[in-house]
This record gives sequence, structure tokens and C-alpha cells, in this order.
Amino acid sequence: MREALEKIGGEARAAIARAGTSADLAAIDRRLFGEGGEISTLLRGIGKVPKEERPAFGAAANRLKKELEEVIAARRAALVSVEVEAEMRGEGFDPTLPGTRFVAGGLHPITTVRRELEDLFTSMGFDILDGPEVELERFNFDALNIPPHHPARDVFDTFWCESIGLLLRTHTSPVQVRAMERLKPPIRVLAPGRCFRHEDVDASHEHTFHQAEGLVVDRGISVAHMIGTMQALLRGIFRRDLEVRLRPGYFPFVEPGFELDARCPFCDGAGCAVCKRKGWVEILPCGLVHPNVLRAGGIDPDVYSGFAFGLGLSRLVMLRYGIDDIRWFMSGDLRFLRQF
Ligand code: FA5
Repeated sequence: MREALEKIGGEARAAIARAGTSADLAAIDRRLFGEGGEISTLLRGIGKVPKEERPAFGAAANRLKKELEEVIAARRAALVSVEVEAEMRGEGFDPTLPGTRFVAGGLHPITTVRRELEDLFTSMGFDILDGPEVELERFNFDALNIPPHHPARDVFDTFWCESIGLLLRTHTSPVQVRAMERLKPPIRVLAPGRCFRHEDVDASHEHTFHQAEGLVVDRGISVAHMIGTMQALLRGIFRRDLEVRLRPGYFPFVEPGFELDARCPFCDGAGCAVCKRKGWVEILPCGLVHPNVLRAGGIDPDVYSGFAFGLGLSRLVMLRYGIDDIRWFMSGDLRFLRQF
């Protein structure tokens, strides 16, 4: 066995010294250390060496392994530096050429529109906030004026985690309270992110979808500020002014609450397939922040007021690009993704 060790060592040292390129060296490395390589096989065979010789043989084999690894590393460094220099001296090498693009993918349409929204709201003085997707029951419901047993809990088809009090957030509204707890008024935040509901999935309902929460809190905030901000949002997304209207809507965390519609951007109100001949498209629910929610966030409702909205980002992206089925977004189908 000792002779075997010496033979492998001698041949390996000579081969490494002879290697003329880093590719030759890589082949030697594989021959010694790869699957079924000479050193690997030798080390695996230690068990067959007589018991009394085993410790000395094991130590010698490991010494050789370490030595050869070091010799290979040193030789590799020398060869690579010679090769790089040769390549740079060689004809056809132009260091001023732009690099090769190594990212082959593109942005998902939801990411594109989310980034546009973030730019737009940043330009209006908003901060962009993030919130946890696994949320406390307190933030998702209680602090939003939805106590246990309130019937409004039923409309959110919630994924509960087994541990008590945790769930996959059903909306981005929990970030409202988190923002109020952390920031002092004036508050202007946009919080885009994923939400989860135990939905019956169809062309317009997914179990995982995107929303963007907006919250403004200051002295004297009214519905007029909210409408102005929503018009700016629509102008940013559809690149022109769209008429809006408010319908009453119920959400326990706003009072008054509204559903905001816009004139259909595709037919200007004449009626088409997108707006189902109504001339209006639903854009988002919104309203003035309920005093109980301000209190839960540590803000005095006698001094401050605010508005909030919960934009269905996935649905807005569908509207913007004329996408007919929300399931395309997570389908991973390249025929769909390549269009953006
Ligand atoms: C909410 O989630 C409220 N938190 C919104 C809100 C925020 C109201 C602030 C008032 C003030 P709603 O459940 O309606 O509300 O959802 C808001 C939007 O998310 C919907 O208009 C829709 O565009 C989108 N949405 C809801 N469920 C789904 C789903 N399963 N798949 C895709 N989009 C959905």
C-alpha cells in the first residue's frame, strides 16, 4: 500500500508540472479527486489495510491528498494568469466592448406596474413600505376594527397558520396600522405586496394576488384629497385623465367607505367588452380611516384624519394590458411572459 501511495504521488507531481493549460490541470484534478479518482479510491480503501498499519497509512494518504491539492492550486493560479495575459495580448480582444448580457429574463408585468406606482407615489412624497406576508391576527383584523366574530371576517377566506394568531395576510391593510405605530403624522405611505385568500380560483380570483395599500394621515385630510390622489394614480397608469365616481362601499376600517370607478379607458364610456357595456370600470375600494383604526395605531382621531385605499394591483395590471385571465400571472407560461 505504501508503494501505491508513493507511485500515485510521484506520477501526480510529474503530471501537474507537465500540465500546459488550466484545462489539462482540471483533467488531472478529476483523475485524482473525482468520482472513482485515484486518491478518492485510495482513501476509501483504508478499511482494507491491516489494522496495525492503518493509522500510519491514513495519515500518509491524507498528507499526500493535502499536498497534491496545494500543488494543483498553485499551478492553476500560474496557468490562469498566463492564459488571461495571453488572451488580453491576443488579436481580437477589445476591452472597450460592452459585456455580455447574462440576465436572459425580463420583468413580470406586475413588477413593471408596481415599480411605476412606486415611482409615481414617491414623486408625490409617499414612502414605500413593506409588511410581513405571515401576519398577526391583530394587524390583519382586530386593529382594523374587525373584532373576533365580526361578520366581516367571513368575507376574507383566510389561510390560518397552525400556531395561534398567525395567518397569511388576506390584504395589505395591516400595513396601515404598522405604519401608524412606527411613523408620526404626516404619514404618506404606499405598501404594495402579496395577499392570500382561500378562494375558488377563476379568471378574476387567485389564491395569491397583489394589492397596493395607500395611507395618508394628517390634519384636515378629506375625501377631496383622496379623489385627487386617485386621479393622479389613474393618470400615471393610463397616461391620461379619466373621470372617476364614488359608490358607497362597506369596510369596517373606513368611514365613509367607497368603491371608486373610472370611466372605461378602452371605450371612454361608450360601452365595451372590458367594462361589460357599463362604461365604468371598478378600480379600488377606499375611504376615510375609521377613528378606531387611528386609535389602534396610536393616533388621536380628534386631531388627525386620513384616507386609505386598497388597490387590486393584479386586476389593475390585467386592465392595463387587456389580460383576460388572472391565472396567466403565475402560470410560468413563457408564451405569456414573452409578450411583456
Ligand atoms: C380589501 O382587501 C380592503 N383591504 C381594501 C381597502 C383598503 C378598503 C383600504 C378600504 C381602505 P377587497 O377584499 O375588496 O378589499 O380587495 C381589494 C381589491 O383586491 C379588490 O378590489 C380586487 O381588485 C383585489 N382582490 C381581492 N380578492 C382578490 C383575488 N382573490 N384575486 C385577485 N384580486 C383580488
